[in-house]
Amino acid sequence: MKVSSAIALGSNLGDSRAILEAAIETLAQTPGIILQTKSSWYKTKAVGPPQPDYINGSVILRVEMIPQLLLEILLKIEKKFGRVRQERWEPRTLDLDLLLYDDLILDTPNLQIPHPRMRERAFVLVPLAEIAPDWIEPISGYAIKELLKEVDCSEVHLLVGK
Ligand code: PH2
Ligand code: MG
Ligand code: MG
Repeated sequence: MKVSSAIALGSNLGDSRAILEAAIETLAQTPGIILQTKSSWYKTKAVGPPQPDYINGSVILRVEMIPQLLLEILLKIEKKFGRVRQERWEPRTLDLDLLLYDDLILDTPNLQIPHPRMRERAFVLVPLAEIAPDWIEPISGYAIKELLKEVDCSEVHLLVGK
């Protein structure tokens, strides 16, 4: 059985745009994953400690696997593109966050779905609202387009071209 899953992508180290495009290609080539929709790219001010601007975007996948396996694949792809994990909030070549998996609510030590901070992050909600405005975030019960109204989007700027 296939289900829809939303993934957030981000990068603020290295050739971010090329890394992000290549990461999507890798996802699309993975058995059990079909790339359904891809957002535009956005240049966003870093949230958290001072660091370079990010490029952010999101994709909708159709997946035939449990969320834990999808998470493992995301972490592997992050590694493939040079992600080194040292500290929280540090600049990264690639961040792939599992945002939504159908209408599932999951709270385990290494994986929480929906992503616990997605509701307050304009850099997540703006790209996601572009491709999945009506998807209901199952904890709040609000659609992505509704959540978007509650955040400050002034530091999220569309990059021209897909
Ligand atoms: N990711 C973070 C912390 N801060 N800021 C922006 N603009 N974009 C991100 O993807 C981002 C961030 C931790 O994952
Ligand atoms: Mg993240
Ligand atoms: Mg992450």
